[in-house]
Amino acid sequence: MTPLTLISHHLCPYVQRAVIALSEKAVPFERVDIDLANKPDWFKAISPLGKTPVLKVRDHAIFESAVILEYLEDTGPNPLHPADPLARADHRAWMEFGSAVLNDIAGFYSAPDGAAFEAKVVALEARFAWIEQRLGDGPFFAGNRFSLVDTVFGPVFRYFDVFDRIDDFGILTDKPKTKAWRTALAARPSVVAAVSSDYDVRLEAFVRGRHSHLTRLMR
Ligand SMILES: N[C@@H](CCC(=O)N[C@@H](CS)C(=O)NCC(=O)O)C(=O)O
Repeated sequence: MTPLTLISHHLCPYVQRAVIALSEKAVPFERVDIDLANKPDWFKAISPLGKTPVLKVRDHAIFESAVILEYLEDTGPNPLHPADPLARADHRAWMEFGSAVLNDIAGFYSAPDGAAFEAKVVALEARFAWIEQRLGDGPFFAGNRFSLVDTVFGPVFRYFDVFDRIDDFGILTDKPKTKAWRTALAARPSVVAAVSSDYDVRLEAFVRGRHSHLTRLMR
C-alpha cells in the first residue's frame, strides 16, 4: 500500500475530515502537524494554496479536503459516499454547506464587535435551521450509515463544545435532530480521535488570540 502522509494542523476542521475518513477506512497514514502562523518552506513548496490539509501520496501533493476525500473514496475500502448518483450529489452539496457553516463559525469567533457578532449568530442559526429540516431519523446524516457528510459535521459540532462553555448563544436551540446528530458524532471513535486531547485548550487559546467580541465574552 502506498504510504500516505497528511500535512495537518492541530485545530483545522478540514484536516479532521480527512483524518476521520482515513480512520473509518482503516487506512494507515502519518500525520504531520505544522504551524500555520509560521509555514515551513517545504510546505509552501508543495501547497499551492498554502492551506492544510495536504495529502502526500508518493511524490504527489493533493490539496483541498473535498478532493482528498474523493481520492480516499476512489482508492480506499469502506465507501463513505452513497452509491446512487443522486444521493451522492446530495451528500456533496451538504458537505459544501458544511464548509459555509465553517466560514460562518470563523466569522463568529473573529467578529470585531457586537453587531458583527450578532449577525453571525443569526446566520449560523439560519444554517442550522436548514440542517434541522434536512435531517432524518439519524443517528447519522444518512441514517445508520456513517458518511462523508458526517466527517464534515463532526468537526463543526466540536467547536460548540468550547463555545457552549462561554455562553448559550441559542444557535442550536430547539433543534432536536441536530442535537441528536451532534451527540452521535461526538461518540463516534473516528471523530473523537481526529484531534489531540488538548484540542479544547488549544481552541480556547486560539479564540483568546483573536481579540474579538467572543474573546471579550470569555473574560
Ligand atoms: N477549502 C480548503 C480550506 C482549508 C483551510 O482553510 N485550511 C486552513 C486551516 S483550517 C488553512 O490552512 N489556513 C491557512 C491559510 O489560509 O493561510 C479545504 O477544504 O481544504
